Amino acid sequence: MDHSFAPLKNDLIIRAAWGQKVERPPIWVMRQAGRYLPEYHQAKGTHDFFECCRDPEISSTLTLQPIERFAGLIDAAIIFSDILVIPQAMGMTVEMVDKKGPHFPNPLRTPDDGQYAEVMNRDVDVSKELDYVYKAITMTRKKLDGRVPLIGFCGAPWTLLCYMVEGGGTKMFKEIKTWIYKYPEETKALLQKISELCVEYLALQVKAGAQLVQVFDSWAGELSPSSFKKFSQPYLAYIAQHLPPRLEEMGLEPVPMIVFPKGAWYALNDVCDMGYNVIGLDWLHSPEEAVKIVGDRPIVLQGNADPGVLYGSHASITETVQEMVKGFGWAERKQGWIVNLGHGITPFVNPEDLRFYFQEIHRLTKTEGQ
Ligand code: 1CP
Repeated sequence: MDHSFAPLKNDLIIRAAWGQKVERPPIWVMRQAGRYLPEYHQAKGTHDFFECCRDPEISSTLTLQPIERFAGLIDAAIIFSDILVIPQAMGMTVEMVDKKGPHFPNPLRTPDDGQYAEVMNRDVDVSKELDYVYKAITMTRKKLDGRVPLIGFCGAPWTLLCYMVEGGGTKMFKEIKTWIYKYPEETKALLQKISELCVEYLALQVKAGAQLVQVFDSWAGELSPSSFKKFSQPYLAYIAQHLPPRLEEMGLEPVPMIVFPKGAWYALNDVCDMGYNVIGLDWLHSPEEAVKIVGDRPIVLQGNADPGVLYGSHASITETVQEMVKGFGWAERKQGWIVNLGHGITPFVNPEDLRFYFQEIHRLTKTEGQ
């Protein structure tokens, strides 16, 4: 596929992510391409979820939907895919059950059940297995035609292992807690294997056209401060430390790296030193406190309104935006903040309320003369 792309007309998020002062804070939201959009259901039709991920034409159409609907209001697209494509590339079966979420018919059970050895010993080629993602990224870059940058992503090793062991979403985390507290060495070996795949996968996404990358550690908050240090942090750090040299080796320019360790508020100080440019905050953080913890380190914060505010009144949305603008010190700093929600948009949000959120950000961060 041809890899020459139109120059960016809007590079706000790239400049902000590198820590530069910018004219207004860039905006995007997690899960902006998804179930809350009526056009998503229409384009998806009766296709299976992973069928959509594997079809570059459908995946790029879905990626562009929020960019088209909210033209001029949002500053980045995120490729339509899922974090669970890595376990699939590792040979595991993952289904997406309508209205329920991901399901692994054969999750990993114990390190001696045979499947563990099979997964550990498998020579996984993410360039081949996930070729459809790179094709979708390249096609999306073409269709974006420079409107906004495209974000690539992967799941963090800890979060991916939770799904591989639990077999789907969970509230108890019984299986993965059994693993970390009963089989810590086997757990770490698998986390290391996943980390190496994440580096290669992200590098290949950049090669295909991704202009920023985000690592989603959605279940980081299920760990204690001490277990986060053992089972999440080293692997997140591994990715941040190995991706830039891998890109260089491939003759590619560096891209800003974002990490989203959801729920791990206690670890923010350490997360600042892992090598990422941007840290995604969930809504458990007070922006003032987070800015203080970052101090003078060159870290950009991303977030962090409670997505639940989008079920509320416009007055509540305005108040939340005002608090964020003040909390991130926007008027004084003009840097260090990318606007997002504290997690993905939930189903049943009215897209017009999300539009109002975007408009309020623009209104309340506008500089004189802009
Ligand atoms: O705009 C976008 O963000 C769309 C691309 C995208 C991304 C970045 C999707 C599509 N999934 C993801 C990441 C993802 N997938 C994460 C990390 C972000 C987060 O914490 O939400 C996680 C945990 C998953 C796993 C997953 N996939 C779940 C969560 C289940 C649970 O355990 O709570 C679910 C429900 C999915 C399905 C899914 N992925 C994406 C969409 C649009 C959907 C809904 C599918 C549908 O019902 O049609």
